[in-house]
Amino acid sequence: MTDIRKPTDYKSAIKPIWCPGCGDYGVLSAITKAFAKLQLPPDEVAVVSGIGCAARIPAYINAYGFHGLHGRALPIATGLKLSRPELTVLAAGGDGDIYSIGGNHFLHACRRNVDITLLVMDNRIYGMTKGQPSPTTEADFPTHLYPEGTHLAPLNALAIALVAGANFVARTFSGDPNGLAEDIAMAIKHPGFSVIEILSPCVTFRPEQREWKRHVLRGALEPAASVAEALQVVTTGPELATGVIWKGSRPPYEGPGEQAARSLEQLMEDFAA
Ligand SMILES: Cc1ncc(C[n+]2csc(CCOP(=O)(O)OP(=O)(O)O)c2C)c(N)n1
Ligand code: SF4
Ligand SMILES: [Mg+2]
Repeated sequence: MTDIRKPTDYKSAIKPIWCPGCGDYGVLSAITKAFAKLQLPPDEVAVVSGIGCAARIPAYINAYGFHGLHGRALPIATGLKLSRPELTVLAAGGDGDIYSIGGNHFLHACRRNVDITLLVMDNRIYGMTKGQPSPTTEADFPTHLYPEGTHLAPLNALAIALVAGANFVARTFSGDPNGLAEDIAMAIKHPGFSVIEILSPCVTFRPEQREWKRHVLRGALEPAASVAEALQVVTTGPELATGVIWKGSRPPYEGPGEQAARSLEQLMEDFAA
């Protein structure tokens, strides 16, 4: 009989260098709890990221990790999952990484519905590069680049995920690692592309987000009966309400199959034609 794996077994020997109080510590804790809950063998898990404070997370997890380029976590995770379907593949990053420079990949990952779990640590700011506005920054939030705010409405990424075809959509909070661990475990088990947006405070550039712990409506959301109903929730419901919003049943995309297994010679003939 194999030993039971504990959350601490999924922590790497590398000590996180996030600022004290950063919400991403709670996300790391929740990931290790979720892996322990599912008893995942570390050598059957891969965590892929881009660049940013949030994107440091693979280094702190005892599993395979890939710290890629800014915005490119999802194409790397997609290629990995299609070529090694037996692995549990997670992609992780911040609001800038996933929704801005990686926004096009986000759209098509939802559309393709490959069996990957995406964790977006949303602090509504570019933390690593010292506080520029991100796609989720509030229109009137002052930064050094835009002292009076950007005057741009924040991107509603969960609405986009629903419309583009994500098969599991949740909003969660890093200050609730147990609830977050439940949601991550559920998302990993749910077939297809899962999106978990995590309210994860940047205590350095958005210190007021420390107040989220008092304002978040934990577990207020229930899975909707239809995409239309889920859309209603994310467009008109309270923005700090957490819970699973959508659990769909679209079959995951598993790659082009045998027909795509063409030799180099065949491919060269195709291109020459
Ligand atoms: C191609 C490219 N463009 C820009 C950058 C600079 N850059 C690094 S991290 C980052 C933003 C990170 O913000 P976010 O994804 O929200 O993560 P956070 O640091 O807030 O966790 C940017 C713009 C880069 N590394 N590579
Ligand atoms: S700058 Fe913000 S997001 Fe980055 S580690 Fe510090 S608190 Fe966390
Ligand atoms: Mg950010």
